[in-house]
Amino acid sequence: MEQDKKQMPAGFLWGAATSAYQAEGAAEEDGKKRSQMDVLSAGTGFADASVASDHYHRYKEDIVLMKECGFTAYRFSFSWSRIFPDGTGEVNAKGIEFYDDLINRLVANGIKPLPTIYHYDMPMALVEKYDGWISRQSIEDFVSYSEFLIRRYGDRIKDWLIINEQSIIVEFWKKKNYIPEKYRNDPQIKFQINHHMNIAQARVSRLIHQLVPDGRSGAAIGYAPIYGLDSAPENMLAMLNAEDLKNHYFLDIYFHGTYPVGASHYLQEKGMAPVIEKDDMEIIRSGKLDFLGVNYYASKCVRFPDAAHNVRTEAESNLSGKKGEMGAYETMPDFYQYIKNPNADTNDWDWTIDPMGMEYLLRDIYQRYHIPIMITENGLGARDVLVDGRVHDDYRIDYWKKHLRAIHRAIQMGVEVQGFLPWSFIDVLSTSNGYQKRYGLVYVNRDDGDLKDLARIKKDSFYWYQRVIETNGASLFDDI
Ligand code: BGP
Repeated sequence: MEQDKKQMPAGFLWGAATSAYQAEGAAEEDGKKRSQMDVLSAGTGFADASVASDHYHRYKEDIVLMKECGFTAYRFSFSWSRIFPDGTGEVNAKGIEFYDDLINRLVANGIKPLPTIYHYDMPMALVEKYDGWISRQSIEDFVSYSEFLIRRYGDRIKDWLIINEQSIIVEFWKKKNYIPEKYRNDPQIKFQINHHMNIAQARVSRLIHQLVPDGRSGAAIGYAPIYGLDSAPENMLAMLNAEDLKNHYFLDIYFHGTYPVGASHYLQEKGMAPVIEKDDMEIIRSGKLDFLGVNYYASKCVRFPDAAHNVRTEAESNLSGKKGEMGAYETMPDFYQYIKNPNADTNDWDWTIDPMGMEYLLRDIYQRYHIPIMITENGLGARDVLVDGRVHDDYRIDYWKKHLRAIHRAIQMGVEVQGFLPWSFIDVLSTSNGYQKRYGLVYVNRDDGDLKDLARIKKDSFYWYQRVIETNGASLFDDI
């Protein structure tokens, strides 16, 4: 009896995740044109997206590996500019052929395709035409692109993640969007982009409900539970402020169709609130989502900004991969200031390692919104080394084991968690750190400066995960 309890529920989805620009490569091949991420990833000093992990050419071999590991689901994203090279108009037959075959092979192998419609990669053509998401026209074009996908794949795909990590698109607005010079000093733009995405996502959610029998709409949110530095009243208030602006500002829209009042008033006071047109909120309310994908890596910590730090500061990543070299922590004046959590360990890029945060966020989100949840990303970025054809990533196994136990605990506490799709399946191009920072179950033999042979090599975590899947989670408890 006890054995049964220490497993994930029947039907729990097991798999892993990638995104198009980080995995596929072939950035300008077979009719695909550049996306903003192809442009933004170039000239950073790290690898760019032109070849990435060559998934576009090796997806068949990659699906064989998924099957060998026991996946029952795979999260990938569609590349908008592979399907519509100019963002609108002519469909690219070769692009469609690729996704047709990918999806059909997944289905034939008993692996549920879980797609993301948008993972940072606005077609460059639309950036050039009207500044991408900054223009309201992006809503129309995104809805048309999505409608095409829903009509084409709605018979094989029921669950749709529409937008990936809106919270991160706002936080790192100049890295996840191509922002023309004239807007770069105007932070209101990031909330305007977000508002356009909210309308677009709600309209696509409606289409899923209309066109896909039993279809479910979702989003993958980049989510960090936010802790106050201590029990000083001002730090507890900072925690509430940050929860409101960084978390509820997105999830209240998805599941209640409203912006939280505190965060909205704060943005008004600071001149950063989005322009909301007459019917916008009604559209948003009419397209609520059915489930949530949670991308969880790290929790965050805040204090109330002291006088010396009470100026708006934007987050910057750690580019060196040396602990303590985080570029900058975000501050919103009179509201909150992010700081390093003095009570938690981090990885080499200063991302907190906090498995308990997984139980915390699952219970918190479920209690607030009562929606089914899937973990759509979770993982540990590390400098893996290949030694004699093996990668001994015991640190990653330890990370996932603890996070999975926390998920199991949350399920025992009543939370509806339907699957685990960690980041990442194969090593992919990191959004900030090229191939120096890897996440995969499968090593890809290349580095930033040298493409080598791009061979796939199963890491120790691959074999460990295979056993976890085989036992539906029971092996997580073998050693306790
Ligand atoms: C999430 C993204 C992914 C992925 C991951 C790791 O924000 O959805 O695309 O890259 O974070 O981040 P990074 O590559 O910066 O280490």
